[in-house]
Amino acid sequence: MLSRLVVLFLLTVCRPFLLGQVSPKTTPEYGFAIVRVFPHDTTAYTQGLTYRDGFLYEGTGRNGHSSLRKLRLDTGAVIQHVDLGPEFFGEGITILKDKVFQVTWKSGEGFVYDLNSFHLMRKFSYSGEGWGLATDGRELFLSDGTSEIRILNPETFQEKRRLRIHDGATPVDQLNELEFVEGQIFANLWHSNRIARISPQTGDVVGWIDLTGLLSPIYRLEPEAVSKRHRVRSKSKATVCHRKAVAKHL
Ligand SMILES: [Ca+2]
Repeated sequence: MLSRLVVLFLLTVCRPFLLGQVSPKTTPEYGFAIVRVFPHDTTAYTQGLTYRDGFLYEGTGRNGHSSLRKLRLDTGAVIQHVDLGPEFFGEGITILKDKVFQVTWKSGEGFVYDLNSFHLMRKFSYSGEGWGLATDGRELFLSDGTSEIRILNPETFQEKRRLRIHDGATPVDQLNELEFVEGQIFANLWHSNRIARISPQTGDVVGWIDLTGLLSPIYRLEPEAVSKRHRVRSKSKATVCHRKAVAKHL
């Protein structure tokens, strides 16, 4: 079965301002407009998604079904894949230079693949859980469901520092899959239709994107349905979102 991947343009909408409300919170909110829709395999339990040179790279989850896949964007066809062992629950992925990095949920183990061959080059370890992964082109940014994002050296995997994510004085947790977009970290919040736009310098949430309405009505009937936002094409300022319903895995 195929569902749909959608490409979005983000629309700046500062709701408190538009509604004329007086509020000390000034974090801007953004809406969206769908500009393209692509087919996607609904059996893939998407946990990580990124884009490089015309292809989507997808990390899927669930024990016994976890994989790394390369997809044709226009058809959704899987043209390359590697399966993880059944003991692993695949999570976020990112591409840095000619390598794909993938983390796992509770195993404390990640994988580094050759981008072209998907040959497993090495494994690495980290403490705690692995949820999302992104890169600024130099370092790896790892989320674990808390309000902190760890920054790792991509060669040694040593933790260099941590960002504490907050909107004003309020910590923001449930940070899930991550992407870098024009110098900001975009993080979707698990069990939410919202994406936080985060400063990688300070951890401040500098904007929110509300994807309410992206899911079709049939998916909105699912209590655990969420919009999983992933890959961003920064040149066009369009975001590819994944609007299949996903089951709770926590
Ligand atoms: Ca990612």
